Amino acid sequence: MRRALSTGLLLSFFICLLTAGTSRSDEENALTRKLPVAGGAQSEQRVALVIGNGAYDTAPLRNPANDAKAVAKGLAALGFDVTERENLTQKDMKREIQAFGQKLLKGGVGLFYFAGHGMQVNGRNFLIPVGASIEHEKQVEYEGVDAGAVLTEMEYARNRLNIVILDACRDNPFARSFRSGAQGLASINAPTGTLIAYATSPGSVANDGPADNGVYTGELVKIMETPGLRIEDVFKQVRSAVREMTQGKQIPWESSSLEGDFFFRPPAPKPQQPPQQAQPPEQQLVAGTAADRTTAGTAGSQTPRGESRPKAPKIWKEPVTGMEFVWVPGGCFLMGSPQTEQDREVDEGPVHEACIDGYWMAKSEVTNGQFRKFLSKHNSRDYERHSLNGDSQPVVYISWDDANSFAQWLMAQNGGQYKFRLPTEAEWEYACRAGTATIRYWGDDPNKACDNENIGDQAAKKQWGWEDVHECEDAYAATAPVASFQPNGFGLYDMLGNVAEWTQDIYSIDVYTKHDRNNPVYTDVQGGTDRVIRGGYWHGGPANVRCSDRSAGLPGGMNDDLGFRLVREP
Ligand SMILES: [Ca+2]
Ligand SMILES: [Ca+2]
Ligand SMILES: [Ca+2]
Repeated sequence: MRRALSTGLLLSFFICLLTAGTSRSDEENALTRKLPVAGGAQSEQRVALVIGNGAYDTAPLRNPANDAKAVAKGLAALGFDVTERENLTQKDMKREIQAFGQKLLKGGVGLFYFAGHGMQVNGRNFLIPVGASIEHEKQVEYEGVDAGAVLTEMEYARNRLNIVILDACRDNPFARSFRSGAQGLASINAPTGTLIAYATSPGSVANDGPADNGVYTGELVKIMETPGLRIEDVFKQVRSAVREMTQGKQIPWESSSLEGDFFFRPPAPKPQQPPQQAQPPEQQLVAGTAADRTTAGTAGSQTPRGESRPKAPKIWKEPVTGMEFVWVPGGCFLMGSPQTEQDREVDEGPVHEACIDGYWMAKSEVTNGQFRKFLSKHNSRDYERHSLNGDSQPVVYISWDDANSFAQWLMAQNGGQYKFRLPTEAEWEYACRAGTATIRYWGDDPNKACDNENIGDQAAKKQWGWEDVHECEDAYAATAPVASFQPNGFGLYDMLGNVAEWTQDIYSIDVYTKHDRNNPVYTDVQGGTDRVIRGGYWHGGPANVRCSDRSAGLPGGMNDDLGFRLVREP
């Protein structure tokens, strides 16, 4: 078809361009003019498989074929050997994926792009072929194509770097007949050297777009053209553009374990403007992100997300206590709050990008029952005749030292096989946000808290006459059994309520100016003695129920509103 032919021509022209310097050939056409002139410093092969499925019997989609064409054209201009296919059946999709895997064996960079319907079933993502006959959830496995198959091909090929782009989270037309009603895709763990980009956050749906292209792909195609933009920054810019265009309803997402750099279009040979350099002064950084946040924020309050996002996170159960851990996929996020955020405090800035490796995080706080396996006589007492001591309530009256002793004990119980520890505050905030950029993971509105968290609410107001509470009722005046409310986008419970949580870090008011970009943590005991406490709690007002809020406590201190949860290292 058109593409196979023109791509072949284009690629041979490109190679010719590289070897023969600047000489132009008769074959030059509109496309080839976009090629980097001498800067094409890429000698490694680039292979792409691009699939757009739209001609479904049920719920056809207008844009995927156009999206696939646009992506294929863009990638071809960037030196990719592109195979572009549209409206494939299951058999054809599988065949193309295998052929793609064969090409990857020669090394270099692989890119897989899919636009169309996608569904998650039990935490696995399925791309839906044209002609699939799906009436029940269980048929998805037989009729769909497991996105994991693409990753398997990539892992097997062991080529340097892989990119998977799934613009496949469009509303699930079959959801009504599905028991779980699962929407969107699950977030999957990116194998080493892979970046997986989703058109939207795990568990939510993408916009098919008013024009010829889906919103996501339209932006991606534009932005990947930018010379000298690292792949991570390409997707970051796409995220901010899409968020703005959809007024915060769609927030793209990546899971990355890339090692080394990749540029769709390498930097121009004469350095024009080093793209990353003009960052630091706080004003600038905050001003930029504040604008983003405001856009997302306004929309967030109109259309709160995360209230009942179905999801199927990867779970691991610790055998001794039965504590469940959720896999938190690695990625980058903006840590801290912009100066415009309501109730923001000075220790929450500057907003800076932090990149976190994947880790296991306990689904909720450690309970009294779990803690008493370690220390049978522990008593979490009560508050004004409300017991805080039930087995399924979060353990309180726990110092930072106690929390660490528990982690050590649990490691020993597991024969040293797993490393348990308190989360870093960066891991904690990343987990709380779960891909969102709003003040709370469900949006900006504090009064929507009661679906998601046990916080200071009207129940507490009735009971004790407290004024600084949320305008909603969560039915618990004191602590609730853990995981009683809706989880966030990662499948984590009680991140902003029930009890506040100890983290590993030493508290320092200006520590964000010292953070590394990757896995920042501050544990320098010269810096002070207090440890960082994160998250809201059962009597917290809106100011305390924010993902970016930080507070501190002495490592030996304890209280009725302070507990912890653990992280397991991968
Ligand atoms: Ca409450
Ligand atoms: Ca909590
Ligand atoms: Ca604070």
